[in-house]
Amino acid sequence: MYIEKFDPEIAQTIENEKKRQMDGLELIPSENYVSKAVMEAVGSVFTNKYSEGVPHKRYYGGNEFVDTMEDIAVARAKQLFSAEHVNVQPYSGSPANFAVYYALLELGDKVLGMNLSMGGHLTHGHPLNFSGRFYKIIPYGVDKETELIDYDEVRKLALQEKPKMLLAGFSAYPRALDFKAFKEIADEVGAFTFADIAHIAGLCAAGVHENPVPLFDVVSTTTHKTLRGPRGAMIMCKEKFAKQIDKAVFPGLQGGPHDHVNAAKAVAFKEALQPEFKIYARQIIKNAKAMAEELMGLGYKLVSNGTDNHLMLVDVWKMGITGKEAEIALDESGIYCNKNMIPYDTRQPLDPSGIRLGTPAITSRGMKESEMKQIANWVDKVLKNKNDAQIKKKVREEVKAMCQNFIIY
Ligand code: DSN
Repeated sequence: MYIEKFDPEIAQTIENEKKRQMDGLELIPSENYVSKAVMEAVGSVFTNKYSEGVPHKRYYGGNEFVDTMEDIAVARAKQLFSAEHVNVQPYSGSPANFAVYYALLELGDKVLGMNLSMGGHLTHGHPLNFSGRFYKIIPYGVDKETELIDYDEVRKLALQEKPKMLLAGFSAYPRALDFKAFKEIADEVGAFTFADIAHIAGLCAAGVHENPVPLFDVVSTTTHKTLRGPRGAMIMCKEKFAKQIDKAVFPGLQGGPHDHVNAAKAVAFKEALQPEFKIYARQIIKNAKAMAEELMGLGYKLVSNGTDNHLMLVDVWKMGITGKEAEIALDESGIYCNKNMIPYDTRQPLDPSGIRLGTPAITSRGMKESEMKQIANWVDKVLKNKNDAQIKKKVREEVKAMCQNFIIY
């Protein structure tokens, strides 16, 4: 490889990272393993090109093949999600969401979005994010008892506040969203409907979760989570919003699209259109349910007492360990997760009460329910022995041995 000769230091970090990914269990629900075909596209000559504009209407010459590639990416995304219009150029989830706000709203407009500490995302209205600074956010959360979204409460807030846009989406909510309920509420108050399906896009594309694209005005998603494509994003919308969305992405917010990444998105969409992808998506959920059941059987409290999707939130503080301590102890055992706030958390974001676990990446490796049970037991063992270096070392070795049966690259 050229990089090993020219830049052995960086080559070594890549090799080390590959080994980490192969020898450990990736339980961060927003991560996945892309195919070699996707990686080839990311590493392709498209990285050399500038192509500001939209297909067939560019500000640079030499875009004949970029146009063909982007047309294919858009056509595949439309097919996957039954979308009227797709823009595949957003660099990632936050810029995509910024583009949606920019396209549909004026500064200071009201938006109903899920609170980050209840499972929402920074771009759904956090005060330190552009969304919270530039727009008037009316946050909704989950019910204290059920830890589920209370749609009556969302409706009440909507009727009271009359938001211009209603945002449905999350980064840490273990249940299916009721998009129809959101749409009815939005229609009642004349709000735009915006869904951020970054976490569940693969599940929606495979038909194992409701796809809001035919229902909502605008839907954004990243392409690298359950959809298993390269890091990036796209926006899907009704034809009547197409011009606004395209103009918000470019020239509103972005310059030249990342054509190498867009080529990889096209490859990933083709993969997601294959029948095997439906089996994959179904298995993600079966695996999450199996892991959740096992953890609950071991005495852990899961937010909302289970999961309908690819992720779960475990209240580790109830077992006397903080989210940060849990993340570190698991890291040392070759099990990767992230600390996470849980609804009505009494602790702080940098050391919250919970951890977030997910199954998209380990399902890509081919792991099934029996491995999920084993993983839950390792998690339990590590958390109960967080200061025992011997136990963590032993778990790390066992994890590595199991991973060797599920080689991915
Ligand atoms: N950072 C992503 C996640 O981990 O959920 C959301 O953008």
